[in-house]
Amino acid sequence: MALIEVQVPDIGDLDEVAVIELMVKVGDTVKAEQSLITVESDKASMEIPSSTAGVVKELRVALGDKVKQGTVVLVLEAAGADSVPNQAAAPANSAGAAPVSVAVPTPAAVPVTAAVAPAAAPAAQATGPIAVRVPDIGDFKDVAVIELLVKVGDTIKLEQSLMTVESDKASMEIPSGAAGVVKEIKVKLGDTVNIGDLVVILEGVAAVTTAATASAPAPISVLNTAVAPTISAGAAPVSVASAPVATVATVAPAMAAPAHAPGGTTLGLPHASPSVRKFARELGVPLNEVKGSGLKGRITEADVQGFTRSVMSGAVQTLAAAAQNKPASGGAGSGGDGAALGLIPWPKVDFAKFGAIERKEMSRIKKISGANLLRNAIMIPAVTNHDDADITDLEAFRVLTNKENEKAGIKVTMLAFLIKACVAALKKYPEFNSSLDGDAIIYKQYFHIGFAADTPNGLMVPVIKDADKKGIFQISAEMGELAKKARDGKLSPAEMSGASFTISSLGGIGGRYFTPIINAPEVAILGVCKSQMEPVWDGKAFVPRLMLPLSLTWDHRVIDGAAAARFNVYLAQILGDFRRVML
Ligand code: CAO
Repeated sequence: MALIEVQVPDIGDLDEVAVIELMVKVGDTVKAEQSLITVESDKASMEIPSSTAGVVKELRVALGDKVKQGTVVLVLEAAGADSVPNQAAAPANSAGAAPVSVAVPTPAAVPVTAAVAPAAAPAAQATGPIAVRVPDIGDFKDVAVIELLVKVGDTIKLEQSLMTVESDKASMEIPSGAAGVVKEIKVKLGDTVNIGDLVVILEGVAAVTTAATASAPAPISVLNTAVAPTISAGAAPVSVASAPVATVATVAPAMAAPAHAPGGTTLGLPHASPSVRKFARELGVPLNEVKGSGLKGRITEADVQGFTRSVMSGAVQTLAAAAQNKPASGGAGSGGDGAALGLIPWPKVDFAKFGAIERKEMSRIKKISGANLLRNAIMIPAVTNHDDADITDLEAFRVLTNKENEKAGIKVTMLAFLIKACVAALKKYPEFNSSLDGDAIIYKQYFHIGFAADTPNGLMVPVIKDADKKGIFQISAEMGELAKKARDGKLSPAEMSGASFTISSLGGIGGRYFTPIINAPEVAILGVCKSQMEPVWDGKAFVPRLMLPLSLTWDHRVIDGAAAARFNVYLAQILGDFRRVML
């Protein structure tokens, strides 16, 4: 096995950056492209990925270290010869004598090109509408707006941050190239933006070039490109553009404001890496309420998990829950905020008048899941389609498989096959693997399948991640482990997050059909009941077949009835003949 030194890649114009987060430790197995460390300058933070897969043998950097292009981050033992890109070039090292050096590819989104643009030429002042646009943000494409830092009516200074954008590898703040009062905001949370996209329209004093100070009848566009400024007399916005370096026609360059200033927040923005922000968003954790334990107060993934645990255990309330002066659960049992919906009050009955009673507080999990179920039931225009799948052959195969593997202690239930079959159906009908985000639909290219697990404390939904990449045995084994953890109350927040579709199986218990409630922000859920032998007409006679009842609930805002019927039909076809999964 070859040892490989993984180095900091070309990080653009940045000279030295500080290591603010170590994302792996010695002994970890890392995949190619997996993030190793987060580094931060005063302009941006970014994650440095690994170019190769392997096991971490030695960490060569520590928190707080300054690194630059070529600094060795860690030494990996390559997972296999194939994963050593320069093995051929360094055959002497393949024997494991000295590590082979590999500079990881430049992070996909290195926000340095524009971030380090020097200060602009002295700016003149202008008044009137000014259109502020996304500057040159290097290799970024379609970055998501994750925070808006100003609102209409705000008076902003030159270079004040307007919004935070994020790719999967880095986040950065987009500052204003002009000063003034915000008249209009042209982006919203979740939008994806590119260089040149309009961010805000300002009015008032603007730090623009002399050329731009001529009274402009139409909005001036502030854009950080090398185009000479022009002022149009027409209705179209006028472009006042600049090269990143100061020229006569330069406005203040973008990307000059510090992103996530260490030690605190920048304009209320908590200090955390992009992956931690993403993780917090997935869990619905308000990051600004999380105390960071990392270097200079940086919020780590463990801090987000700890916060979630505290909220779940009742030790901490989110500010939103506290403001409503009610439990974090939202008061599921009492009917919650019925009054806010214009509903008549929940009936108050003295049950003791009618006979003996016992009052027991609901478990915290029940309260939390109840509040979620209530919201999902009220807010989603949900419809349920019922169907049956003929699983006679699949059940015979399952029984045979279990018999053959009995000695190995492997037991496969129908649910593992259902997960695999659902992945195939989700691939064919991607809208079932999506989420609504305002007016947009987010299609997920991953297949993380949640499954409802009945526990003594209430319903929990652990998630099988990347079910498309796993076989039936692995899915079964993971399901067993996760279900046990759920029953023992030991599931981590990460093990319950990220599902793109959920299955609720009552097959081990009984029943015919039911109407499961969608686990928002997913858009569909499959309910499964107990299979039973039924007489099925085969065109000539009734034959006994094992039929599995399926109940698919779907969000009518995203999915149409015909698509839901097709999904069920296709799912039943796969379950009827599992070879179709391979097609
Ligand atoms: N039809 C007939 N039998 C079925 C079946 C089906 N659809 N699904 C499972 N079974 C059988 C299994 O084969 C197993 O049989 P044996 O004991 O003879 O081997 C038995 O039922 C018990 O299965 P299981 O429930 O332990 O295993 P599973 O993989 O099917 O489910 C889990 C695992 C964790 C999902 C399940 O235990 C559970 O908690 N289900 C409840 C989910 C729930 O509460 N949903 C409602 C949510 S809405 O409130």
